[in-house]
Amino acid sequence: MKITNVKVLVCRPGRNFVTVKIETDEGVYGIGDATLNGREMAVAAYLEEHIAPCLIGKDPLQIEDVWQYLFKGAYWRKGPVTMTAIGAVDMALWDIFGKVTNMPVYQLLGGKSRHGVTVYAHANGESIEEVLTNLGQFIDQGYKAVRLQCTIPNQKGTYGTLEGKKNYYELQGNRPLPPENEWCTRKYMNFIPELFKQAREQFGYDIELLHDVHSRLTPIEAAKLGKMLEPYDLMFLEDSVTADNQQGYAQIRQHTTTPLAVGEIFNTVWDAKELIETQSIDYIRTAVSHGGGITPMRKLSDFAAMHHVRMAPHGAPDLSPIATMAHLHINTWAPNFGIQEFVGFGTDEINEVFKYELNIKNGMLLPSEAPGLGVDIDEEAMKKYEYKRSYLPVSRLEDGTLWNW
Ligand code: KDG
Ligand code: MG
Repeated sequence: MKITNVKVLVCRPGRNFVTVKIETDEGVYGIGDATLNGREMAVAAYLEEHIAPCLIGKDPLQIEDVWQYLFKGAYWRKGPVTMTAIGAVDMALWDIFGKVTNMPVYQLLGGKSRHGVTVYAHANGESIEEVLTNLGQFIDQGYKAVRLQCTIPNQKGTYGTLEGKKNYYELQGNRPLPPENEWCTRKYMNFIPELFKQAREQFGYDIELLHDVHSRLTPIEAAKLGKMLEPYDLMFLEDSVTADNQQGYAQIRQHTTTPLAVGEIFNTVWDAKELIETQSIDYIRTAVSHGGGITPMRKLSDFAAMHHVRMAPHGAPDLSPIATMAHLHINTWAPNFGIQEFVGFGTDEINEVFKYELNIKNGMLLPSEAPGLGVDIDEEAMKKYEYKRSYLPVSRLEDGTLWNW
């Protein structure tokens, strides 16, 4: 079996997505998600110019060798552009492997470790009341875990909530230049514990609650927040500090028992090595697309499991349904699966382009039994939705200092 063609497809059904399609001489093809939010065309060019020519003629079932070839063979290792490109190729090859063997990818990884993949939904709002109304609705729908994010009073910008109450997908797909948001740590710290206090008062302790800090704090501030939130028993506090310096998490750990999660911008296991080895985190959030594909995710999962760290892959709207399905397979297999972020079923436009079946029951996504990843694309529909440049916002302190988004 040989690879005969590699297509790089860029489209914008409400937001930008980059998709790789790998075709073979036997008519079987596989697809992978190469979307890197706000830097989409860098990955598309990397794939078209530097990767596609090297794949023609290769055996698509030599998945590990192709991965090593693209990782070691380039000389330039790691980084989000490189690893997202490799990740998409790897996903497509696992998809081909599944189709050729007529098995779902989770089976090829080692089979089911569970009958369903527990997910967490997003309850966002511009006031505590609005967040709690949304939380109540998710609980009524059977969700077992919900992330709470709320606009911070008297702060310009929205911080992880729905700007102008627009659709979440639309929100991240239509910014021709980066908008700027303001950040004030004191306003945030004074407010967030109250959100969780009221959530627990109203809904009790059966529901798992989570929160994303979006890397806005320093380690000692994050430690303080973790302590303040202890009475509200979070499942995890995400990205409380950037992990560029991995020792920051050890500092947070010394002060709080609030579980910690990080990793959605990680690209390799090396980004998390020290965090995992020192057991400074509880959940690793690396995504299959940005982390180099299914092949390294399997290794990451095994390494994390040795250190009591559980998998909680990133699941924001900038991951296409292909990555969502790849996560479903990894999570169905991974013995140390923790939880999956899930923002819903996609818009009509997204579901016109991506064809997949996602079933949810009691707050859990059910394994996909289709061969391969269980997702397809409609290339004709893709042509209707042209790429449009779009950025994530940037964040500044009140005095103008550029801060972490
Ligand atoms: O591209 C960046 C988004 O995916 C990110 O802002 C979402 O932090 C995020 C999350 O946890 O879903
Ligand atoms: Mg996050």
